[in-house]
Amino acid sequence: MAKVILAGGPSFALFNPSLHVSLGLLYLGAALRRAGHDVKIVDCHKYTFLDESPGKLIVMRELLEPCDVLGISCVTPNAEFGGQMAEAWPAKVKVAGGPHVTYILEGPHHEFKHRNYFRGFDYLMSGECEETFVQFCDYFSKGMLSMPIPGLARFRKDGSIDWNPSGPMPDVTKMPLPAYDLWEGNYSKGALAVQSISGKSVDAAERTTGSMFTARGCPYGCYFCADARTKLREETLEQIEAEVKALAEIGVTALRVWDDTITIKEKRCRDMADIFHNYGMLWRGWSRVNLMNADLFKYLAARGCTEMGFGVEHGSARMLKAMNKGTTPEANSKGIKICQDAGIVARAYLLIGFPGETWESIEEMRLWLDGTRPDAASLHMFQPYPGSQVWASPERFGIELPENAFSQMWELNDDDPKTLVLDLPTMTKEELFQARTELHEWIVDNISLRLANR
Ligand code: B12
Ligand code: SF4
Repeated sequence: MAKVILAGGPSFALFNPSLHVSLGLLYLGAALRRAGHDVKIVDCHKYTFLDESPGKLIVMRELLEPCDVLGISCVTPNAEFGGQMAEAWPAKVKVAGGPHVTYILEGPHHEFKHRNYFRGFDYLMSGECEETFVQFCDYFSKGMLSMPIPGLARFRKDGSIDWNPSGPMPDVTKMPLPAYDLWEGNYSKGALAVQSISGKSVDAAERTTGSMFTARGCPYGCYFCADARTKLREETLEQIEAEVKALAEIGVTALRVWDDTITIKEKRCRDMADIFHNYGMLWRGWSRVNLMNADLFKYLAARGCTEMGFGVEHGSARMLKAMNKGTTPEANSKGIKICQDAGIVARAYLLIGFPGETWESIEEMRLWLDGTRPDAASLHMFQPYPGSQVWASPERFGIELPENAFSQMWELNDDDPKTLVLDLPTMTKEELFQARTELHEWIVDNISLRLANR
């Protein structure tokens, strides 16, 4: 048996970092516990804070609990801080995993497969690791860490990486339910909207909120997305019911369902809504405007669905095409209206700064917002995250990744134009930041302020 501590990388840019327990860690925690290991899933924000001077992570070493194996989950923006925290941790072996590690190891750019980008760690693991990380911890317990494991990467003396390619994805129908009870952070209140722009109020403020992920993978091919064109693998309704029950038992009464597209199979979506409703949950999910209809949304609304997020991305047909989104501005407007007519808060997620962006297309985005009036709009600056098509083949998009592309995606200073990775031929970084600021202010003035930033 190994004593294992799992944590996410510190992420200070999130509006409430402790709300965002990594579901990946909860799945890993459950698999490790089932295999007999002693596991804790800790809230990294209890042990770290951000110093005033830009970007300096302070780790409160005196609070860190020693362990055998430390596992840190990294997305690209928090990988650097994850490594700094690992460096300080009194663990015998330190392992990084998560989307960032997977996309770098499985990705095409060899220059980033180096210890310089993963300081603080002894090993890296790619892929979905419910089986392989358990194997790793089993081998650790037996003193056999030299054994080959799919997805495991070791550093050579010169800092380069020796990596066994990831193995097949685990069968999600055979997994234990996420170890919700192991999360040491709180399940916070206030993670669902309490009012729509039309003034309809929702009884969500005092509800404790948990997260779920019922299906992995997405068949669509958006060029900015790291999860594109991956096989859809669904948990069974029995598993989902067991998860909702487990969450209800720890006092959760509101759910954020993070599936890429919860409406991808209408019948399954209705069945899930029945389950959520039977346990008295209010909930929110993500949909696509080509995978919805008025009947379905009325059904969902009657079963506790209070909000739906849509990856609208843009108001310009040209930009949607450039992103390979497979939607049009008109279809997006229609989808938002169907959602609102059903009484569900419609959130539009928007992306500014994708290759091809111009002042004109940004004005088209504003006009789309003005004409459509979603209940909430979140505006994100495009970065070519590892895993996306833009990251893999920048030349196809008429751009180049600068040498320091990857380090600029660390979560340092979101308000500094220099942290924008790409130099677009169509707009300067300063222009893009100016356009974003103006559009953001317009959203705050015209779309519900309370909902604007989640
Ligand atoms: C929920 C979610 C969020 C939530 C919560 C994040 C969290 N703490 O989990 C919120 C809204 C906060 C969020 C924010 C962001 N997110 Co997000 N998010 C997701 C989403 C939709 C689901 C994640 C999930 O739960 N997956 C299910 C679990 C089972 O999978 P998993 O986490 O990958 O874990 C498995 C493996 O990775 C591995 N593993 C994970 N951790 C570890 C650790 C160790 C030690 C080991 C060995 C293995 C291992 O094993 C796990 C079990 O199979 C994914 C998309 C997706 N489909 O996965 C995007 C995704 C992870 N997000 C992404 C991005 C870009 C962001 C943002 C940067 C967006 C933005 N512009 O603000 C921010 C950054 C946040 C931050 N600094 O932490 C990208 C990451 C790309 C990348 N290169 O890193 C993804 C992949 C979206 C995409 N399709 O492009 N996100
Ligand atoms: S952005 Fe959404 S719809 Fe597009 S590929 Fe990613 S998960 Fe699928």
